[in-house]
Amino acid sequence: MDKNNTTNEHIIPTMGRTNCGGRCRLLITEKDGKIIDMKGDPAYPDKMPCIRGLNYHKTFLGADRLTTPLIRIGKRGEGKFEPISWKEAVDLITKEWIRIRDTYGPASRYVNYGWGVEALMNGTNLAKRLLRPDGGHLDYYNNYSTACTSYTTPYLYGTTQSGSSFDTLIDSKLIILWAHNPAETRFDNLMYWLRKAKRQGTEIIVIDPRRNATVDALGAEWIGIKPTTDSALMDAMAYVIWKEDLYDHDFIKEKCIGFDRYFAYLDGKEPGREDEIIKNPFWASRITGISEETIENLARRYALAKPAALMQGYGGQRHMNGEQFTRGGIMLACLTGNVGISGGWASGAGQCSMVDLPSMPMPENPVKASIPVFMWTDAVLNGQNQKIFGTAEGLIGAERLDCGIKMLINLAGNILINQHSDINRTKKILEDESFCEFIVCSDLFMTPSAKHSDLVLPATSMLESDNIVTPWNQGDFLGFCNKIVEPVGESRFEFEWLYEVAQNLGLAEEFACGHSDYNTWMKAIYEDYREKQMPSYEELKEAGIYVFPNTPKVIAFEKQRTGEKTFPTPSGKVEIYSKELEDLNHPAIPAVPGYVEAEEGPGTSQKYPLQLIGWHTLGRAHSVHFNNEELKKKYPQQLWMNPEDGQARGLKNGDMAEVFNDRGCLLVPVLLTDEIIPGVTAIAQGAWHRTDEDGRDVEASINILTTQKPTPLAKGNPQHTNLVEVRKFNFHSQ
Ligand SMILES: Nc1nc2c(c(=O)[nH]1)N[C@H]1C(S)=C(S)[C@@H](COP(=O)(O)OP(=O)(O)OC[C@H]3O[C@@H](n4cnc5c(=O)[nH]c(N)nc54)[C@H](O)[C@@H]3O)O[C@H]1N2
Ligand SMILES: Nc1nc2c(c(=O)[nH]1)N[C@H]1C(S)=C(S)[C@@H](COP(=O)(O)OP(=O)(O)OC[C@H]3O[C@@H](n4cnc5c(=O)[nH]c(N)nc54)[C@H](O)[C@@H]3O)O[C@H]1N2
Ligand SMILES: [Mo]
Repeated sequence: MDKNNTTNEHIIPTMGRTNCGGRCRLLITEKDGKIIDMKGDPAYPDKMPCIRGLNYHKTFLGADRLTTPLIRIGKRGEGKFEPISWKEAVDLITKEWIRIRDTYGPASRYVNYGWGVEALMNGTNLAKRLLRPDGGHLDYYNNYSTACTSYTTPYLYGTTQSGSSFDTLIDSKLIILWAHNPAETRFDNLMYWLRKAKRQGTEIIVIDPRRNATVDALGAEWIGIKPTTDSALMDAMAYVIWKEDLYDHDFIKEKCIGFDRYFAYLDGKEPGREDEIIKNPFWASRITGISEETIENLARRYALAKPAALMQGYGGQRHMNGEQFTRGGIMLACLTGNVGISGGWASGAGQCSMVDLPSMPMPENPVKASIPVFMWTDAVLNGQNQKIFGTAEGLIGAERLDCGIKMLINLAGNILINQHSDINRTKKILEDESFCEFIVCSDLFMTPSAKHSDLVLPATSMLESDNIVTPWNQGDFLGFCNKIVEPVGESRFEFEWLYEVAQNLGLAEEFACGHSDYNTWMKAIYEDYREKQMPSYEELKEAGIYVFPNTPKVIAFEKQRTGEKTFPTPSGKVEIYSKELEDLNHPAIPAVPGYVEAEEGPGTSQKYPLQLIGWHTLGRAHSVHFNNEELKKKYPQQLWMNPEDGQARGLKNGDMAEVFNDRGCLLVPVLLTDEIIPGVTAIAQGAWHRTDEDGRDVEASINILTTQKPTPLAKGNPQHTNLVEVRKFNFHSQ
């Protein structure tokens, strides 16, 4: 830290910790308790901030911050609150905590998904730490990011660790970014390595219904595809590679099981599933909207470029048939022998642990029941109208839930309303106070989720409290998020009020491992974890970052390739055919990979002929930054639509349109563009839900249109699979 006492200006290093896909190193100039400048640090070229990082102070320190605890006074969801003291707030939480535990049992308490604070010390884990010594809580598995791929990849590889370190990409001859848009979504330092690869001549292809921002950023080629049809393209590519004998015979024979069965499927002759349909490019072109010639060329190029990396983003698996997208990518990587080598890519979930990282110690949860995270609204409904939440809904650890969720703790998350599917349904469930009886939310702003809470607590932002930060997904560093300014109003880091609740419950010792403030506790966790050669806590705080020296590159499944290890699957090989999945006997999850038409796939409804996808826009981290007017202007909510579809509906650029289906309706200006294929529309996810008196979402929050139906195997969120219709909205005739 550079303390220049003569001018009263300090440059303080820090690191971003929102769930934005990356971690940027920031140098903040603070003067007299105010931030006067914020910039990146050229010493860390792969951690330079994007526009979101450079806006943290503008977004987080504005006049719209919550400053006191607020208690609901109107009906739930009405948005009427009045201020109360912290003492009253803590006493109310304690009272409800005990009442609900004693009336309905510990499993009626649930901590909602929410990753506004992605750091070692975060409210979500802290709340669980307090619930566990107090009888426990209903837990969840999966997440909203990678439900299908994280759930499905282990069926094939035995692990989600199918990713290599990105530095291996400079060995690639061809990179396919499939449903992947790192120019906006970042994925740690992926763009840094993709740019390097590109500079040395690697070809890059992007497969996406939209000509996404990565295409231009990398001078890549774009192949437009109809959403949910990717695995048809994968099948046809496999067909070409197989028939033209371009595949890696040794790899599929020695390291995989089930390609014989998969080839039979391609020929329409899979035993038990003889559909007589040949999965050739002609077949796939009609499903995907991609020409036969393009499919053939893509297949040949991928098979012949050695090594080649087929990298899947998460956009292709946030779909109703997202499990098949995952399986198809892995199948192609294996077919071409691109697994276990530098410059190849095994596809699938793509997790890659490069170094050991510190974590919050978590006591065991006495409650064993765990729901798929996407199904929490159904868990609220459990027991109502004979609706039972059980194993069919994805419950694990118990046969059925004894009780619905009665207490919801929603910290640093906007899932309660905004980021979860089918907002109208969620609102209805939450507005009936006989279901969930107490909702507490801690946030910086009066978000749509906060509005649907009973008690809203003002939290400190990343600029107002210290924390230790780990990579978003892959990386060989630790960061420190430094407190720069004093907390706004009466805002408090979640630890502080949870600690007081713990004291009321007589659990303070268990809750905080004997500590009474989170800074000393965080330091103790770090010191416990730290190896001798690493910086002390104070040194880490001062430098704002520690990069592990000489981290070796990671090549996923390298040892399986050389034969030193087997794959951690039942057969020890990559399970292209899965006995376990065959035994499920589920028509949407066949025994081998392959295209399965999605409910709400293209052409499945006459009433709603257009597909609608979302994406993660550069201008926001989910819903974070929506209140930043500058960013909102720069990245406005728009409906991407092909001119062909616009003309058919009499729409011109900039027209206000209604986008609707049976679940809801939103208003949004139209952007007619060739950068999206015909039949498909797109709206960036994450706008703050707000309605007019007719219930239309006037901010174009896409989850007013998305479905609560989960994907068949993972019970994941298919939030990119939607069918809609669009019509011109005329203000004057309303
Ligand atoms: N700017 C920004 N970056 C972020 C985030 C953010 O909110 N904002 N969030 C972070 C988080 S938590 C996550 S999980 C990741 C999300 O990362 P992803 O899930 O990969 O991001 P998406 O934008 O949803 O999808 C990537 C691309 O897939 C395309 N796509 C959608 N459907 C299909 C399809 O059926 N087939 C094909 N081929 N393409 C399709 C979309 O148009 C989009 O360009 O991003 C992280 N990075
Ligand atoms: N339709 C559709 N829906 C989606 C997605 C999609 O692609 N399409 N993507 C999904 C994905 S991948 C994800 S990960 C989820 C994300 O879901 P969430 O994690 O709920 O999304 P965020 O908008 O990041 O919510 C973070 C919240 O934390 C608050 N916050 C920020 N900093 C702090 C802090 O320091 N302290 C506290 N207490 N609060 C803070 C913010 O104001 C915000 O309300 O959304 C999912 N929802
Ligand atoms: Mo995510």
